[in-house]
Amino acid sequence: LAHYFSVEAARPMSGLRLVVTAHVPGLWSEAAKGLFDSKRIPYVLVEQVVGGENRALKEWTAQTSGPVAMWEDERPRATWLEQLYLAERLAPQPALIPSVLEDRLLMFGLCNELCSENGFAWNVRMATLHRNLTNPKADEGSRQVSRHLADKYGYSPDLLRAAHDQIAGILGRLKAQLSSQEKLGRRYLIGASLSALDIYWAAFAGAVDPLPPELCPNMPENMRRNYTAPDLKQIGGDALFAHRDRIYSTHLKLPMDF
Ligand SMILES: N[C@@H](CCC(=O)N[C@@H](CS)C(=O)NCC(=O)O)C(=O)O
Repeated sequence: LAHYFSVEAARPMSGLRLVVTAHVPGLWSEAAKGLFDSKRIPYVLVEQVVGGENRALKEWTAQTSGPVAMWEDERPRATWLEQLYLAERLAPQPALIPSVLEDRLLMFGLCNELCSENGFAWNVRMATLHRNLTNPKADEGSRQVSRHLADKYGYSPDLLRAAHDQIAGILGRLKAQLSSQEKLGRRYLIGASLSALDIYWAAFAGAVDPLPPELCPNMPENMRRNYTAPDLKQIGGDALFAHRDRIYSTHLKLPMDF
């Protein structure tokens, strides 16, 4: 099982401290770990409490979400974009940002669709909150966490249809991307080698079709149920998920540990 330091314990440490949504395979958090794992950059994990007050985290990083990358005494990096640039700086090889301008434009565009506000993961969260908030069997604890996150991230039931369309559109675009790469005999989503897009996709694919329990042990049952979406898997197509499997087995840590 992963070991987590508290914020208080991690704050005076040197090196890289990754504050992540602890004890669950959080989408952005698993992706952030993947950036550093693929480059073999060591880090310690620090606990962010999902839906919690995270007061010490707020004092340290001026916000309360995970992941945050804290390198030495530099500023907090609380967005995927800053985390990617930090990883690239700490270990330039293997590069996760393509050197060819056109590849870079496409990679950042597609990563943005996956990671940023109103992107894939954002809308997965919207759909998950909807399911939790409308589930009459949900216990009071998870209801409370869902209400907190719903307020924090602007959930409204009116947004559900648009959320689904947004997720489906991004999956369809990634499917087309992989297929055009395969026609060129390429094994990655952009260019001829691994990029951040492969890592973000690999981590976020778990919101549609989680890796099996042998490879993703201790995923809470409710989360596994929420993150199993055969209709969306069909829109993405089997090849995209086989790609995820290959990225994990070649470049990331298995079994997942959170
Ligand atoms: N700001 C991050 C996104 C991170 C994010 O949205 N984290 C959420 C994942 S659900 C979180 O930590 N929520 C738990 C909470 O706020 O308690 C980025 O742009 O990379």
